Amino acid sequence: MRVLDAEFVKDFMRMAGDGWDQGWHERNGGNLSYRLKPEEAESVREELAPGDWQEIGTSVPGLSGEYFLVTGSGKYFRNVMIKPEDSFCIIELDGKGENYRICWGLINGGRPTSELPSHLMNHEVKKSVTCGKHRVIYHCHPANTIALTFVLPLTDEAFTRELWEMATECPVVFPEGIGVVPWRVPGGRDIAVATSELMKKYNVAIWAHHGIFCSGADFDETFGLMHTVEKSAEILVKVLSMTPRKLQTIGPDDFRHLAVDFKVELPEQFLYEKH
Ligand code: 2HA
Ligand code: ZN
Repeated sequence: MRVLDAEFVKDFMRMAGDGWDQGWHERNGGNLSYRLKPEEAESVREELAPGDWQEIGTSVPGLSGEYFLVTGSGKYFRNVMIKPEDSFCIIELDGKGENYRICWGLINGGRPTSELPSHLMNHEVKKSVTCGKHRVIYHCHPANTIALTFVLPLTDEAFTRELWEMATECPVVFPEGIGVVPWRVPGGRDIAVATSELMKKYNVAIWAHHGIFCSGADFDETFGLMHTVEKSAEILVKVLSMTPRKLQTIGPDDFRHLAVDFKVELPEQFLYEKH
């Protein structure tokens, strides 16, 4: 099968287009990666032409031999649908999880996303803690969530609780909460280690003054999670723009009742009393 005819590639492109439509990908902002199922890699094998091995910049032995779809460094989400062969690639990892090679795409040159270490370290953690279920890692720059990183304390507790309160569906969509990484230089191993540490517990990590990383089993679930977090952040921005003080909200006991009815576990860490 041709790469561009494969269902998982079409879904990857549609998600990139949806992210662009949301306004989360100014210029070359953001990046997306997908860990292929063995049968998916097999289905497009005729078109794979491996290049030279290159260093990843970190070590992900838990992903040795895996194939990934990844957006390209410096490439624009705007162009993923229009110029797919120029905008993303399929890479293969070596037996040690230390090197990758491009097998398809980026026909005009270039490398996988500058955030490849973060993507792969998140994939390694998620593959392990979800027993292989999670396959998508998504990074974007949604304005409302970023705005909140200037006014909320940069703690998991503050972001989880404030976003849970803004929409009843939130504690059901991300019951495990949200992690926060303080401002760091992007692109390197440092921020990758901090993010993947949070991904052991959470499916969402906010990068202060930068954006969000999300993880999920498939494209719909991962995009939906990002969309839910950012929608909730938008409501909080609106509320805070009207008044510093809410007149009423969803309280700790309300969340405890919701947890019972919706059969989710909401960690008590996030159900603190406010003063
Ligand atoms: O430009 O978003 O974090 C890609 C990025 C880097
Ligand atoms: Zn970014």
